[in-house]
Amino acid sequence: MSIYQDILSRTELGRKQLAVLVDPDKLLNIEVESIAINAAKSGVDYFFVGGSLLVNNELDQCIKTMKANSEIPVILFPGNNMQLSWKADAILFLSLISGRNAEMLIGRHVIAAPYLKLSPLEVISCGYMLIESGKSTAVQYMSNTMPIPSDKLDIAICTAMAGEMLGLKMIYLEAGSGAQYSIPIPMIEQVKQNLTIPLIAGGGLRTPEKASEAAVAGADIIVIGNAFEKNSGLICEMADAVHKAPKII
Ligand code: 1GP
Repeated sequence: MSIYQDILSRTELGRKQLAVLVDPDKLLNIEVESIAINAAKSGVDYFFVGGSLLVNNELDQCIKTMKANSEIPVILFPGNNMQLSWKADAILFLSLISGRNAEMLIGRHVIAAPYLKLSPLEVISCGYMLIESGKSTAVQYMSNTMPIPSDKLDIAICTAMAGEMLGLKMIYLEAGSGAQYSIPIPMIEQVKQNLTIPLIAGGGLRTPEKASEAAVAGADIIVIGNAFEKNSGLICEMADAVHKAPKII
């Protein structure tokens, strides 16, 4: 089964999923190893790998360490075209649909397409929506785009709907790594109500309660990075909170 099929079937069953974000620039190999071991023990669903830059050329080694210590699928979450590796299993082919920077909407994708065509990577298209989160974030600066204001639910809903109508396979509500405020709960709820494709939410989720709240509101995949960089022992508690998030009927 493809990774996307797996995401779809878990989503249809209402099974909430946790993706652990690993930024190769921020972690030593030994820390990646500890995250991978804890993630495997905790039943984490996916690894997302990437960051805003890639200063240290550690991407391949990072993926190798994750693969040596777990069987969790590794999905590239690239900040730019330099962050590609055949060692991963899949790639989130992100189009920054909240912004109006043509490079981030389609330009970079044209450059990456022939590489991806040759690669064994599963390509999963994803509408990436940056939401205002209290202070300016790395994504905002690096992408040269404005985030959607956090109180403009209608803009967020219509953007996500347009993304689905364009054929994108998932929508990602992003507050930015280390965000001051995570995605507002009413925004997650209302975007989810207007979508049939899986919804991802991440940025600034630091406690199991917050992660669970986002899952209950309608996020199918919760992404957490920062909190585990400081304490990989927290993975088990977070995975439990996401996997056991009560279903709303
Ligand atoms: C960032 O959504 C992810 O792209 C995760 O954010 O690092 O704040 O958990 P944190």
